[in-house]
Amino acid sequence: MMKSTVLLGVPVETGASQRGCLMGPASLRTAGLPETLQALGWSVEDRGDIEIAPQENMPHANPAVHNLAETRAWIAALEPAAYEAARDSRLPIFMGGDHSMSAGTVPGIARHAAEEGRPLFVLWLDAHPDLHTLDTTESGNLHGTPVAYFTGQEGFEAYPALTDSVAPEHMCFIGIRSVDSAEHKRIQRLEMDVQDMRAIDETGVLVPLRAFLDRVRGANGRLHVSFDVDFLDPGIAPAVGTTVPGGATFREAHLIMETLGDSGLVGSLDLVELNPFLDERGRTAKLLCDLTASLFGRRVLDRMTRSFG
Ligand code: 5AB
Ligand code: MN
Ligand code: MN
Ligand code: MN
Repeated sequence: MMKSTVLLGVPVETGASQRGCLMGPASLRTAGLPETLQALGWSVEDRGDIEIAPQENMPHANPAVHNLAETRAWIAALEPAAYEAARDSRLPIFMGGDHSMSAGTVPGIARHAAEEGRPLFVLWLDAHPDLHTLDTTESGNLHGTPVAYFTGQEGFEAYPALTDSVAPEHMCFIGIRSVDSAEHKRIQRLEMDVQDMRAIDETGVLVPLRAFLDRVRGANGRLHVSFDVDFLDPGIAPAVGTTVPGGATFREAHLIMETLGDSGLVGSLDLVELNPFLDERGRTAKLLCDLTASLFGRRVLDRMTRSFG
C-alpha cells in the first residue's frame, strides 16, 4: 500500500457548459502523469477509462437541468470504482472529466472511510463552491452540484441514493470567487469553511490550510482533495471552460500541494475540469502533472540535488 496509486480516467463532459473535458484523462496521460509518479517512487496502476451506457433523456421539474440521466449513470458507475481504488491503493487519482464526477468519487471514498472508521474531510480547490441542488441551479450544468449532493442536502431525488455523506463541517473550500445567491445562502446556513480569494490575499494560503489540516489530524480523518482547474488563475491555466479572473498563482498552488503532501493526510485526489480543447500546447495538462507531483512528494531541494548531483 505504501506509495501505490491507482489512476482512473473519467471522460465525462455532460455536466459542463462546454464540450472537451472528455479528453481530460488522455491529456493527463500524454502530459506524462503516470511516468511522473513512477519517477517519484510510486507504483502506478492505470485502470483505464470508466464507461457508461448511452442514456435515455430524463426530464426534471427544473427545466434548466440537462443531461441528468448521464450524470446519474456516471455517479452510479463511479461510486464503486472510487471505493475499490481507495481500498486497493494508498492515494488514487480520478482524472476528469467535469466536476459532476465528484458526486460519484466522494461518496465512494466516504464508504471506504466509514469502513476504516475514519471521518472523511474534503478540500475543495475551486473558483466555485458547486453547492447547487437540482432545484436551484440556473445554468442546469450539473458540475455545479456535487458538494450539495455529497453533503446530503435535499433536492437530489433524481441522483442515486446516498449511502455515505460528508459532514458540512468537514469541508474546506479555498480559492472561491464566484458564488451564486442560492449557494451563498447554503454556505451561511451550513456554516461552511469557505476561504475566498480575499482571504488568501489577506493571510496567504497556509493559514487556512494549516488550520484545516489540524482539524483533519485531530479527528484522525482521511482527506480527499478535489482540484478544479479553475482554482488556478486563467493566465497560467487556460484549459478550462469556466475561467474566473483572480485565481491562485503558480506558487500558491504548489505550496498548497507541497503542504498537503507533507501532511500525509491525503487519501485521494480528483483532477477535474481540464478541457484540452482549450489548452495551449498542453501547458495546463503539464501544470496539473507538476502540481500532482508536488502532492506526491516532489520537492525543489530534491530536484536541485538530483540536477546538480
Ligand atoms: B465548476 C455556476 N455556479 O451553476 C453554475 O466549474 C458555475 O465545477 C458552476 O466549479 C461551475 O453554472 C462548476 C455559475
Ligand atoms: Mn485504505
Ligand atoms: Mn468545480
Ligand atoms: Mn469551478
